Amino acid sequence: CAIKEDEFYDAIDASLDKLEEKVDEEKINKLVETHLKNLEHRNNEGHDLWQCIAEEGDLKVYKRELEVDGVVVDPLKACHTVKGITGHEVCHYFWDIDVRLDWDVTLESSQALEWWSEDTFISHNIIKRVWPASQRDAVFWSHIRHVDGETDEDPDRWIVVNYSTDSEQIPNNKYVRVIMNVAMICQTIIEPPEDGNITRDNIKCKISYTADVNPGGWAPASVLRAVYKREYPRFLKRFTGYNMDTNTKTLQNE
Ligand code: 18C
Repeated sequence: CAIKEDEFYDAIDASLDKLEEKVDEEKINKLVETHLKNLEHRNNEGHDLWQCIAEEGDLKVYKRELEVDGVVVDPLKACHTVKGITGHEVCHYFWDIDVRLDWDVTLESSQALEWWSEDTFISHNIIKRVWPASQRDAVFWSHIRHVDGETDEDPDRWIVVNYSTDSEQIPNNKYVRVIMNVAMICQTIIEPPEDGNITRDNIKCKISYTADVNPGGWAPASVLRAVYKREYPRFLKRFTGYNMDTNTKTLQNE
């Protein structure tokens, strides 16, 4: 009868949804695991492989030159240590779409499309145009997670992964689509004072950022590398400055 047929199709839809959820969850877990595993490796890799493109105080930005089919896909990594903020705060601001445009000035807009869970959502991001190249956009999920330290002595970690995906809501035909796998991993280092009263003066955050980006389409390698060399350090300085300003304000208001 008709009711049974409806129920049958609903059951199929439900199990397909479950399957999709499971695939996404597995993929997220795998990526988180890989980023954490690569962290040590990436941090300790020799400078013969990585070229330093910016250094300012504790901030260091490195790239490895790589082209695939004539497109620059240079992997990029950066390390920074910032006093007075926690790993949770830094990762939260990197993940929170409500404040994304406050610090990411390379974006024209950023719109949440779908929430998969309370720690994971998909967004559509339109990147500012670099004239005369075509304008780019990116659709990616953003996931935030708290992870224990490797041993009881090691500080715990916060990680955010931004990873490209497709969305039926945003057809890939208006802009050139950027594909990316970006991660930010943070650890709070506490140096307890003698009186045991921990304040912001006693904490610092060790930040590790990696970006594997395929800009899509075609753009002259030299121009692209020049844009990256200027924009990545600028982003990291602006982003950590944003964290400091926001948290100083929060403390003052408390
Ligand atoms: O990780 C960052 N931001 C995250 C959340 O916002 C997220 C976003 C990543 C988008 C990365 C996009 C890089 C694509 C670049 C392609 C541009 C092609 C231009 C062609 C040039 C010939 O993970 C921070 C990302 C910081 C990225 C820095 C480099 C990006 C360059 C983008 C160009 C736009 C320049 C606009 C200039 C604005 C000046 C005020």
